[in-house]
Amino acid sequence: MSLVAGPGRGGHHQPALPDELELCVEKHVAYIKSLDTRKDEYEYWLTEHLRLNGLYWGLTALHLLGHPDALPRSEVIDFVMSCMHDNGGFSAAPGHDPHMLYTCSAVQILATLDAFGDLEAHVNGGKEKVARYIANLQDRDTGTFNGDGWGEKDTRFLFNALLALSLLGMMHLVDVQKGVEYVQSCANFDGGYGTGPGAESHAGQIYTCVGVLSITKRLDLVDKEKLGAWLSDRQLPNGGLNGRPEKKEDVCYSWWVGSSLAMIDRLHWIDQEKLSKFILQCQDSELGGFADRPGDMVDVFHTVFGLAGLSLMKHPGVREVDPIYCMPKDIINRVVGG
Ligand code: GRG
Ligand code: ZN
Repeated sequence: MSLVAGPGRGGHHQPALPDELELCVEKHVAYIKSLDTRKDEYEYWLTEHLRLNGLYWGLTALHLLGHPDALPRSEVIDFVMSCMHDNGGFSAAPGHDPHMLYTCSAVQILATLDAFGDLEAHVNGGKEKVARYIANLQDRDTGTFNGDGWGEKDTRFLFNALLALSLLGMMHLVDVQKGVEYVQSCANFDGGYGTGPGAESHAGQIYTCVGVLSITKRLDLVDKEKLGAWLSDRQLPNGGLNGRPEKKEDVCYSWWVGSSLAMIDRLHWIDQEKLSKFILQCQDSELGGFADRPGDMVDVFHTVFGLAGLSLMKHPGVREVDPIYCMPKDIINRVVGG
């Protein structure tokens, strides 16, 4: 099964803006389920490089909407396993190259479905094999991680690695202290973090760095006052959040900024009512899904991060999300403890 296409909806549909700001739960469930059945559409194939990420986004969105069984469990697991390589890594789709980004999504999907046993059934010692693929990508000098064998480094991969290893219960395979030191080396004077040392603060990268410090229980290293102020400055008069100064608002920053504020216990520093309204305005109230901004085309990426943002703010009808893992809170409690 090749599940869940990425952005787009054929280019013909004019998204319907919601009249009333109510969460269209059933429409969103139908939208996500439909992503797997539109294989004849151009964008489905255009987004093949995102497939395993897309499956994680779609599955997580369905869980947050209270429809955890809307996708067929065994087909999802079979698809995930069809993306596994002999070296323990996962690719976006069968036949592509393995990469940290997809390996992390695979582990998140398997954890969500309580399917580590299925992984072991498919590959003897599979859990450890996946963990060793991840651990081997650590740069032992700096503590950060490569995305694959090609050497690209980014704080995203350090976060992916620790997130996946903590779900697998195998953090001991890597030098955690060095990873923490690397995050510290990415800290900027404004309280934020970038893709690497000296790189400009960006809300997406802040999420990954604060995520690393949360998983490793080193949030004491964060300048919470400064970072909280920088993050809450991201809110624009229309209620939406941007990722950096002078940039446009975008629904996905409801997650990158919102979760970072939640991890440092400063979510109340933004106007949550205004942000919730902005997110709800980004729904397509006819065909389901969320766009980056009101009236734009929906996609599954903005759908999960819009819903996860609403969940952080305890919006009625949305299940609780874990602010570090972007997975349902009850699942994180089961897998890594409360
Ligand atoms: C488990 C949720 C989860 C994530 C895994 C891949 C990853 C770890 C995190 C990605 C963090 C990140 C860098 C998010 C930002 C994504 C984004 C909107 C990038 C665009 O940045 P700009 O600055 O766009 O080009 P704008 O238009 O905002 O200026
Ligand atoms: Zn976005």
